[in-house]
Amino acid sequence: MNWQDILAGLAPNNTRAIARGISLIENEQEGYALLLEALPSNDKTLVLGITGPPGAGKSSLTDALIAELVKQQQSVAVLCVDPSSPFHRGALLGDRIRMSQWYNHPNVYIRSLATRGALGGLHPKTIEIADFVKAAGFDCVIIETVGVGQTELEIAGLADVTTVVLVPEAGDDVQAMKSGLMEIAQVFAVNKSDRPGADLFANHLRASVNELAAGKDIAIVKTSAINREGIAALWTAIRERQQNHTAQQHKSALLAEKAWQIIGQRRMKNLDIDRLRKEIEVAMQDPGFNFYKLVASLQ
Ligand SMILES: Nc1nc2c(ncn2[C@@H]2O[C@H](COP(=O)(O)OP(=O)(O)OP(=O)(O)O)[C@@H](O)[C@H]2O)c(=O)[nH]1
Ligand SMILES: [Mg+2]
Repeated sequence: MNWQDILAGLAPNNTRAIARGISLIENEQEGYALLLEALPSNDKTLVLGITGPPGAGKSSLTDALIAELVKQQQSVAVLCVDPSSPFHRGALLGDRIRMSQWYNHPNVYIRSLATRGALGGLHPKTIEIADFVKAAGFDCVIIETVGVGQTELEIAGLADVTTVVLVPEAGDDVQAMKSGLMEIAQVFAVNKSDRPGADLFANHLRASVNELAAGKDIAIVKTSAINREGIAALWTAIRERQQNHTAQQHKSALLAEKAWQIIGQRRMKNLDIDRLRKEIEVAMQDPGFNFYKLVASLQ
């Protein structure tokens, strides 16, 4: 299947064309750049980022959201990113199990994207793959990433709405990353609210939002993914934020973030750390070796 065939067949229920297109982009096979440049624009799809610390219940919540969307006869694609990071061993299997009932559903497409050794950070191709999947015309594209530092900012650049999943016992963690979280979250899901302390935690979070993000429209929704509680409220909060955030100004900021990421990746592509080391070893032989001159010559 060449890129033209992929493009011609692109639709939510054409699993084959979607899978083929993703591999084409992942492996930068012939025609991949042309495919990206030919993608139709699509304002209908909601790209939802779901992030948060390991084990907060992102996959379980995604599973519950899929059920909600399927109930509303909507189509949904899920990209699970970063399952191979060292923080995260075995999670791919976990995601498979948690979302397994959806694998053969005609309205649902699920795909895991492995990182290639990069610690944290998004899979280098996530932005392009997400745009490709979005062009297939799903009602919703969910991107699940583990929130380890930088990833959270990256996902905010990619998604129309970002949901940060926290759990009641996350007290100290949240303290440390609080202002960063306010930057990216439009919706907080306080998951595992079947556990003690959920109300207290949600109240503290509300106080932090009021203090650090006054005037920003951030929802806090208590959920229990395993008991399927709060899921409809979570979805409603997400939809409301989507409507707020398609404002032109926000859109251009998102696109700038996206362009920044892609240009960065493309520029870094030909840089190889081992080769750099060899060049430095050679340059160091020179008595007049100056590190900054060397760096300038490599740029
Ligand atoms: N009590 C309780 N447990 C939950 C809830 N949601 C998820 N869990 C459990 O928390 C564990 C982690 O859930 P996942 O959905 O895999 O969490 P995750 O954030 O996707 O994890 P990673 O992708 O590994 O970072 C599992 O054992 C779930 O059964 C909830 O609402 N209440
Ligand atoms: Mg997960």
